[in-house]
Amino acid sequence: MRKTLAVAAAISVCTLTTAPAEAATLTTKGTGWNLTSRLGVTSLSPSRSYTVTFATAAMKARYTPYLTAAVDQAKAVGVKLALGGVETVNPAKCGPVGHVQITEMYRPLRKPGYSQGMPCPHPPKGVGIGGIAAIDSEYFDGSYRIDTYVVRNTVVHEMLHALGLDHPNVDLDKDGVVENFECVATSYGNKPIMCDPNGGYRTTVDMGKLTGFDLNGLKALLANARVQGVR
Ligand SMILES: [Ca+2]
Ligand SMILES: [Zn+2]
Repeated sequence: MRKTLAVAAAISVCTLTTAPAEAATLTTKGTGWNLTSRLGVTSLSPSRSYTVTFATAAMKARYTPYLTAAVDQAKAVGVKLALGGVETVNPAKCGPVGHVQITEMYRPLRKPGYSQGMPCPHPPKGVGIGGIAAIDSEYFDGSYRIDTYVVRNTVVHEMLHALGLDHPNVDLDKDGVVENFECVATSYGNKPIMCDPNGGYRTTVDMGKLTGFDLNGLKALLANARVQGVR
């Protein structure tokens, strides 16, 4: 068995003399989705457990209902994602491997109404190890008027950033500028929840749910891991 594998490996090396296998085979963007390859994240391990944790019990209580539907959708496409408990979150430092940490900050991007999420950059083999989402505390202190569906979609959007999805905005109108909200949409006008600065469904029933575009992004993260032989 071992000998057979060695021979197969030798053959594949002979046929790939010019480019590394990974560069040739990973897919990092598609219609309505884009992976965070600029921070070195191209995959999610299909076998690793990813756990969403919260900086305080109050945040866990607030955000768990916001995230439940999206977490279930991610699980359904094969991401071993679960909602967890409370732990200390240092926004300047990545937490334990596999943790997606949610906290609140006042204007984390120094812009009114903007939240921030990012994966821990440059994990080994580009396989995501989780990240941090800082939700703008202005949404809840009454100082910033924001629609409920935008808050709900934004919290999910930031969680997905931490898992390795980037903005899928593209220059659809060919004016040379990739603009805010310039994202593909379904025939019903629904843009990816990952659209910058926000997207997703607007109805009470569907707000906070991933669109098919976003699910394709998660599937691509898992598919890249399989291509790399990562379990
Ligand atoms: Ca444009
Ligand atoms: Zn974003």
